Amino acid sequence: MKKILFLIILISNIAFTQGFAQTKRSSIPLQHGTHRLGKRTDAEMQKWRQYGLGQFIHWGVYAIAGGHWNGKYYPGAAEWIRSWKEMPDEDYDNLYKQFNPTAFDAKKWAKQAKYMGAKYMIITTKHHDGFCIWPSKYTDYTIKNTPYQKDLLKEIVDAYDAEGIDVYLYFSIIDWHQKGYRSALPATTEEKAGYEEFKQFTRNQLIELLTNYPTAKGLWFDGTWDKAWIEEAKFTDDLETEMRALRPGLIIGSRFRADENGKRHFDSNGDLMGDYEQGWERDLPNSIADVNGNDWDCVMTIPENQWGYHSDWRGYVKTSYDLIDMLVRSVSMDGNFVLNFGPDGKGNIRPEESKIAQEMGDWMKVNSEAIYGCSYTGLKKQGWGYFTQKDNKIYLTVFNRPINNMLHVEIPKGGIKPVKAYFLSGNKSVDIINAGRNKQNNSLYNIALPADYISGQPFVIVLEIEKSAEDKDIYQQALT
Ligand code: H76
Repeated sequence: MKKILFLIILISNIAFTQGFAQTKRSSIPLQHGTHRLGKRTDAEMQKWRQYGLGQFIHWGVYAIAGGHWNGKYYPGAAEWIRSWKEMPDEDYDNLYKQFNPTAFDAKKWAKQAKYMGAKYMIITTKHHDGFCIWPSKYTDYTIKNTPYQKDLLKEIVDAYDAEGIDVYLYFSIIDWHQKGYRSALPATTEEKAGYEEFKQFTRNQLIELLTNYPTAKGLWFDGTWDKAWIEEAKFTDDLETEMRALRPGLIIGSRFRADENGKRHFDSNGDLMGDYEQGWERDLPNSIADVNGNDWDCVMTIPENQWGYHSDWRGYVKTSYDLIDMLVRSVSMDGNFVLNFGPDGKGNIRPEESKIAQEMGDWMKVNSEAIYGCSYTGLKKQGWGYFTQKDNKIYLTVFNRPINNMLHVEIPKGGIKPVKAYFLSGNKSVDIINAGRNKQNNSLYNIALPADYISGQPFVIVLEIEKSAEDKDIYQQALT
């Protein structure tokens, strides 16, 4: 009887919770809010979740300027140089006539990305300047009219496809080259008509990209913070529907469109718009609470804020260990980590970036089991590093080795118990010391690192677990 009563309470609780969520969600009726509540469960999105590591590439005519013009240093992000007062629009808009990346070798890029361990890549098809690296038939401002002529995008897509790295297309809604483009709501009738043309142009280019590069798995939008774009909730909603119908399985983040109240990323009811949260740019969540159970990616630069090629990086430049830390941290909170590269005007990946790709690849060669297909464990974060998990294996990636060589692990009561621990590299086993329980009745363990073990790198301990029966032996609770 008691059991039945318990069940009834449990069921009504679930119903209540769901009912409550429902009430909350429908509290503001929206025509252009999210298309879906909860996570996608299809194979394409499952694959996206397993990537762990990605590569971003920013490449366009800004790479020719490389953050300098007329002998002056541009302190902003190199791909924004057209907006600098020292750079006349006319000079910039003629740069494409010199674009001839003779050193460009898509296969070399793709091989390097593969070595680094990237499972997907995002390529700038068009940045804010409007220059297209594919021969778009809707504008003359494309690769076709440069001395290079050939379709760069196709070369890149083919090369990465051949390496088994999924390609995503970055597309900027901001287009400084397009006549009808406006960042804010056009005032005059003429401007309004121009913006209507711009909307059609944008739609045409997107359909063109999806049609001509059918192996691309998704779109990565940028520049969608423009007031003019935000006010186009119906147009952008229809366009999203059209693109998804054209390419089932297409992946689009939360940075494409706004709802009718101008809400971006999350609609007016707080529900994620798009397939994953796309707001983590040069920034990582502090804890799992910050991601609200959503899928997300983090896009990161190696210097502070340079995406396109800037020949003179100033300020702090991240090391491969900084970046590996961010990678593991991302995966430990169910996110993907995407590292940006900015090749120069000739198509070379700069030596600093090649070195990082090499070092990350060296590390991944040994430790990628703790990355690919791994997810958040639910265990309390510890100071020595990060937990990730796949099936019955919990990976402990150690960045800050404790002075006492003890890796502290806290396991909630009645769920799982550790059975063995060993180094991912070399399989040498390590002792699991039972360290009693804490006030919350969670089981404490110390994984004892051998004092004579030396590593110049972050390293991984595997902790195998099995299901454990509910613990009846309740430890004396503290009375407070
Ligand atoms: C601001 C901005 C843009 N968003 C980043 C992903 C880079 O493309 C940067 O130029």
